[in-house]
Amino acid sequence: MSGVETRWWRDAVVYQIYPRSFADSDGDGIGDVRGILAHLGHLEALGIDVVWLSPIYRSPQDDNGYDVSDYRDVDPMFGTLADLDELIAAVHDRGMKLVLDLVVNHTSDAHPWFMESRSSPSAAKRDWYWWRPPRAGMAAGVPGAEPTNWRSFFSGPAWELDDVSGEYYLHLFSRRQPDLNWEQPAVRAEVYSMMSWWLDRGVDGFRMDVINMISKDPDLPDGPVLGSGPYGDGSRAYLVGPRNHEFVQEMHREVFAHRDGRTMTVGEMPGVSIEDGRLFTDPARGELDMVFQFEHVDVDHGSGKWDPRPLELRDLKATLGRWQAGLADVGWNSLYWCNHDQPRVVSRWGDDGEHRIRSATMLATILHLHRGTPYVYQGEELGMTNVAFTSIEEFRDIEARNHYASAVGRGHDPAAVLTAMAPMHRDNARTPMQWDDSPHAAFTTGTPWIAVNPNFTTINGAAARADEASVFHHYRRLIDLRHTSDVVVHGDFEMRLADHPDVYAFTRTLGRESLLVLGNFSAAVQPIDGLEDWAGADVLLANTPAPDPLRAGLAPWEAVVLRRVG
Ligand code: TEU
Repeated sequence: MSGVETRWWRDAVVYQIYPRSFADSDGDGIGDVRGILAHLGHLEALGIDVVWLSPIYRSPQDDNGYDVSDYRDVDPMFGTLADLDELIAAVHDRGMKLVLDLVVNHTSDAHPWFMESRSSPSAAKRDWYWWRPPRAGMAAGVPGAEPTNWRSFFSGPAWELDDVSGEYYLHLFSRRQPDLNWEQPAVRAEVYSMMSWWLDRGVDGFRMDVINMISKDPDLPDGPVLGSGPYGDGSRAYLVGPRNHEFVQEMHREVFAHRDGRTMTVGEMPGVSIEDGRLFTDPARGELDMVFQFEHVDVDHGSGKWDPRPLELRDLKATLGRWQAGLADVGWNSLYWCNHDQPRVVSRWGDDGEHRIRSATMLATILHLHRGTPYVYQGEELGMTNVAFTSIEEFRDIEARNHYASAVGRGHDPAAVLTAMAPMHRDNARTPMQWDDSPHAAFTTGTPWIAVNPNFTTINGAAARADEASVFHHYRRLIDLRHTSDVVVHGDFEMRLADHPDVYAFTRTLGRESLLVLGNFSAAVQPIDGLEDWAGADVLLANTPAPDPLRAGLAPWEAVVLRRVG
């Protein structure tokens, strides 16, 4: 394609695997690397180009692996380094690539680095983490004596007191995930060396966990108090901190610059702005290939994720439209509805009952036809739904369990807390992959570490693969379209019908070729006005047998892609 800058991941589709929940090969109830090896055919049939593995490193699993105690080894529950080498080779043999999850904003408190750092205030690695004395004039351990008032993402203070030294260490996530101090050059050198080690082993890139939190304002200022307190929002001091771009540029120079563009990087960045998104993904700046921004997955949050609100489609269109426009001339977008931290999109913004297949395929069509690289989260291609947990005992996720304990501890009604958590908790995404209708959905021959969604008897891979009208085959068609159509990859994006409360409409244009993409986010027929100039266009793809949107309107949850040339 002449005249258009192209990097291989721009026309790729990425599939995210959450190893704990994908496939268990040894009957211990926990997914593993050999389980993934046994199901590569499923990914190949889908047509995806890149596999992203959530963490498989040695870890006490306080946050399901996002707490690493050895970056250069595989946790025995997931298998061995040899298993992973075999997986890398098998993925490559099928013409796909494999990226790992890089979790270097923090380590596990069981990592030898932290063990040494904690051993004494004079330890050589003391400043590899953020240690501070109690707030001036306050005794250690007294509420409010924490060095800053920051709240952790997993409830409670972001500082943990170490009785041995009487000092506190910083942990933006759980107290068993101490934050690394990237101000320390030796920390950065160790991280870059580890990353190069994996790339030399055949890994094709990294998804980087909260990589916009690695630079903190060294003054560590307090943040505005949240709600009725006592903790505050420290994000201004650690989201895209003063040296974030400098560190990511250094990483690019040290790890990626000499690898001829064969690698792919995507930075997970809660709270990142479009302006920073442009800076991080501008190829001329040598930082990252893509970022995961969060605006669209926060669009139905009231005061926070535990205060869910119904989707206002215009708000969703507005934020995705801004990012499409914002990165139209520089940088590149990632496109996702789902991952291991987000609820299942068909339950969230579709209809996971009567119209499950129709709404899931509509949501997929809308996402995959935007300009950017799509990410499919395991089970999304099957239209898997949220799970209806009825007691806190069924939950496994530290974020949910901590929130429940903290809310009930502050006197909230347990049942009301569970109800508020139901649509948004992360375990919705973490129930085992539903391969077929045999026991435990063929995820394991043992006892699953988390309950299998009981709807596996009807919603599963075997049933979907056998049904041409299934969600699975619609994803396959979308991925095939991206591989065969330059306008899908490179076409300019233009939002249409921005004020329509129930219809998502936009065009993609490349040269003389244009596509009109329409999606109905409601169970009612939606007449289409203002697009008459598309009358007579060809139907390129639809999730209904006989679409006629411009005359008959869009059917409930219908998606249609029209094409015209000239
Ligand atoms: O997530 C960071 C992040 O933004 C989420 O914690 C988010 O705030 C929350 O899930 C929304 O409910 C990354 C990983 O994706 C997540 O699984 C880890 O728990 C977290 O970092 C810490 O490593």
